[in-house]
Amino acid sequence: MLTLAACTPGELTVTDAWARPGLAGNNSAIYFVVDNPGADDTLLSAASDAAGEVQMHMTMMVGDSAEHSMEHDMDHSMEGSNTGTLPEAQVMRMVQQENVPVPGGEKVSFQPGGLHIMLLGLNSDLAAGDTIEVTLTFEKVGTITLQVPVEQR
Ligand SMILES: [Cu+2]
Repeated sequence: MLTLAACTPGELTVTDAWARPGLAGNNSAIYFVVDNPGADDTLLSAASDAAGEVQMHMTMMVGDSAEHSMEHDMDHSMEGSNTGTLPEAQVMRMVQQENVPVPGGEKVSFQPGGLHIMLLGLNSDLAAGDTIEVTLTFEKVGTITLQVPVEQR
């Protein structure tokens, strides 16, 4: 495992990480901001012992007229439990991402309604105040392990 020195100028950082509460066996999602002042990089994968499977997802609003051919069939539940009511003929779809580019000099936000790390099949209940460990693997800077607080936002 690669250990990164904290606070080195110009290095990729991951900040403002949080995870949704969820019940064992259900799904949850993790959000954060990647700040990459250095060279172009790519998030290759995410891993956590908190869930049976961890995937990188992009949530998209899909209208009736939208192309459906590019979508995977996702039959699991929405990224969060508080899905709310959506306008008719608009559906939120989550599309699995093979990787997520993080261009140099840019910030990439993982946030509700967009990019997120999906936890499929929680191994135990996640309640506000809990912390889960998540490891992100980037192509250039290697692995970054986060202690992610569970928060009700
Ligand atoms: Cu998802």
